[in-house]
Formats: sequence, structure tokens, C-alpha cells
Amino acid sequence: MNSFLHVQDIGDLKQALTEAREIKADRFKYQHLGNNKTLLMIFFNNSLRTRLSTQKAAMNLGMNVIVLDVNAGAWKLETERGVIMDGDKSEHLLEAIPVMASYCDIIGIRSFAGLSDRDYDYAETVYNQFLKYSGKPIFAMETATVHPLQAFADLLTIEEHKTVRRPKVVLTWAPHCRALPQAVPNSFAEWMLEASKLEDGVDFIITHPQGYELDPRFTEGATIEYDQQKALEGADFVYAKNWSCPGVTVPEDYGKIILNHESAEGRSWTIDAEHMAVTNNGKFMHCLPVRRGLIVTDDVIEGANSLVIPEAANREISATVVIKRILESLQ
Ligand code: SN0
Repeated sequence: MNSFLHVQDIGDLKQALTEAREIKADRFKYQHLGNNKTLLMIFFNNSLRTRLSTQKAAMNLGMNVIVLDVNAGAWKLETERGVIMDGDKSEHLLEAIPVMASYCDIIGIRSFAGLSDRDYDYAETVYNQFLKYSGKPIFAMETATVHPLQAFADLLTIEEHKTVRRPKVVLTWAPHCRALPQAVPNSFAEWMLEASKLEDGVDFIITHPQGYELDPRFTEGATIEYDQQKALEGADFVYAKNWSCPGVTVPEDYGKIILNHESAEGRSWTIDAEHMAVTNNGKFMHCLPVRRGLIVTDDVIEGANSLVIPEAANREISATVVIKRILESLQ
């Protein structure tokens, strides 16, 4: 595996899940694989779970790890070509990439969407520059449009906690005070739709206010239900997430908040006990970090049906599987 962005990159999903369970039972099983290999993790944005779980995963595999926070001590990096660099950015990514690549064997990248230029974000410009100019295998630690390590961990969590053969999984938009990327819902939709093709997979529904339609390349074939209450009825898993306008129906709205969290309608999307009451004793999921009172109420996230902690713990497992696959392709 030379690049990890999409569910297709992991190959057979059932096999990947089997491997995840095997690694969870013995997470140091492949410790020889990473001997004398170095992972470089590059962060253009904040991180807690990704940073810790991916480093732990690399350590499970016996690797050395270097972490670079681009915004905390490195030169500010220019990412666009054809600009006169007379501002605050001292170094161009096109020199920085091969330099960084010379010190490592695998690169993980966190680079959020800028949310101002849809084409730039959806072309995965930064990620693809790393792929092109590093000559190393690259994996996404949340890029402009995807967060596959999260979606893989989410699928594993659903598999572990389901009580019926084909659970009903609902992705619901929830209000937020800041404009957030679409990476998490994009990947969640992509992975759930792939899982829905499995015999013992999932039934997947997305609910969001009008105008928040996700890019069809991630939701092709998904059921969209604009009535949140109707979508939540009988749900076995409720996956809440805010995202800003994907600009699918109104391109000028890309990256904007189009339903304010302070409006009555916005607030009506917050997951509380009343919302959970119509589900099938549904489990609550969120990738974290989560804003209480906006996305979810304290009682729901602290309740017995909240999976947010096991979900985060599974990030170590998904990352171990992915880095293991990359190491195997380097052998
Ligand atoms: C990121 C997002 O993509 O929504 C990372 C999630 C894993 N979330 C945020 O940036 C939340 C920031 C905030 O202020 O709540």
C-alpha cells in the first residue's frame, strides 16, 4: 500500500476487519516489521487522538517515530506554486517534502481543508504533493476531504458492539459554533457504504438539514432523510458530527455555516435523550473532540450507550493495521 486515503486502499474490508481483531488480541504480534524503519508524522493542524494513537501504532510495530508540528517551530510553509514568497512563509513545501522524506520511510499527514477553495481542497492538493514529491508511502491522518483511520476505527467499533446482524447506522449532522471540515462524515459515509455491501454489514442512513449534502463521490447510493427524527427511529448506532456546507447544491456556500447553532432549528439537531429515545436502544458515537451542549448533551455522552471512548481506543488498532500493511509493502 503506497497511499491510504480511501476505503478501496485497504482492499477487502472483511479481511481488514479480521486483521484488526487479530491485532487487537495481540497488538505487538508484528513488532519485527518496523525494525529500523522510521515514521514521520506531520501535523499542519491540532491533534490529540491521531497523534497518540498513530505513534502508539508505530511503536506496536517496532518503528522509530518523528513528529513534526509544522506550526510550532518549523518554518511556515508555502503550499501554492507560482507565488512570490514575500509574506510570512519562509519555505516552500516543494523543498520541504523531499527533505523531510529523506529522514523517514513512511509519512503520515494531517492537513485540514482550508474551506475557502473547494477545488483545491477536494483535489487533495497538499496530500497529493506529498505523494508526488516524497517518493515514500503516505497515509492520511485527516486530510482535506477524508479521515480514513477514524472511519476504519468506527467500523471496527460498530462490529464489536452490534447486537443484530445488520445494524441500522445513522450519520446525523449536529450544530457547531465553528465551520468544520467534511472529512469525517465523508470517510464515515464511504466506509459505511462499503460495509453495507457485506452480507453481515450495515444499513446506512444520513440525515442533515437541506443544503448540507455531502459530496456525491462519498455518498453514492446512500439514503438521505432530511427528517432527523424519522432517520433516528430504530437506529442501532447514532453517529453525530458537524460539518460545514460542502457546497454541493450552492457552490458559494462552500465551507460556511448555513444553519446557525443558536437558532431554534439549529438547536433541534443536538442529540439529547429525547432524540435517543426513538432509537433501538441506540449507541452514541462521535469521533471527538466533541462540544457538549452543541453536538450532544452531557447525559447522552456520559450514558451507558456512549461508545466515544472505545471508539477512540480503536484508533490505535486501525492505525496499526494500516501501518502494518504499508510496512509489508516495503519489505
Ligand atoms: C476536526 C474536524 O474535522 O471536524 C477534527 C475531528 C477529528 N474537528 C475540529 O476541528 C473541532 C474543533 C472545535 O473547535 O471544536
